[in-house]
Amino acid sequence: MAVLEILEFPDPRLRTRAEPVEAVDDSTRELIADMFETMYEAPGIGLAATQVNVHRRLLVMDVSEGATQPMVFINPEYEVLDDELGEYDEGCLSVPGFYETVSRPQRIRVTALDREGESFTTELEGLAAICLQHEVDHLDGKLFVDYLSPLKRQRIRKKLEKDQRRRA
Ligand code: QAP
Ligand code: CO
Repeated sequence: MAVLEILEFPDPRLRTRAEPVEAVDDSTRELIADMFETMYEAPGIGLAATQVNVHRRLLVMDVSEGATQPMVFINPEYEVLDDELGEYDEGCLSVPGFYETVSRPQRIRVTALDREGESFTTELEGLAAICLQHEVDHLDGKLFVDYLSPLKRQRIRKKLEKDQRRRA
């Protein structure tokens, strides 16, 4: 297992659209294990493969108290079950230090493959529904800052660019 490097906004690689996972094999399961280690170490509640520079449609999340419910979604597809939007202060491991309010549907139905490559369907609500949509956005090259005003997005970009220059 390994903690992977997380790409940070405005890295252009975060804009890559991920391709479907063709076969769920041992290398996929190794990536999943590394992604969980990376996410729990941060700590975070969700991580998409895009964020660790792997452009395949795979994400991990754990929104439970005490990080006891790891969830894996490979090639996820979701439909919105209830058009009512809810607001949540979202953060992102690729946008460290910033939390901003985003509105999204609160109830979805997701179909995906599990770590054995078996298809499953589940309904998610609340934080789990929000987190899954946030992570699927990553697989499409989208970030939560894209929902903010251009001014807010630019402020975040400038600050993170400065942090990144300081660390380089
Ligand atoms: C996505 O985000 C999410 O700024 C997962 O300094 C978050 O795990 C979906 C984190 C909220 C819905 C609601 C962020 C860790 C973790 C930071 C995360 C930070 C350290 C973010
Ligand atoms: Co994120």
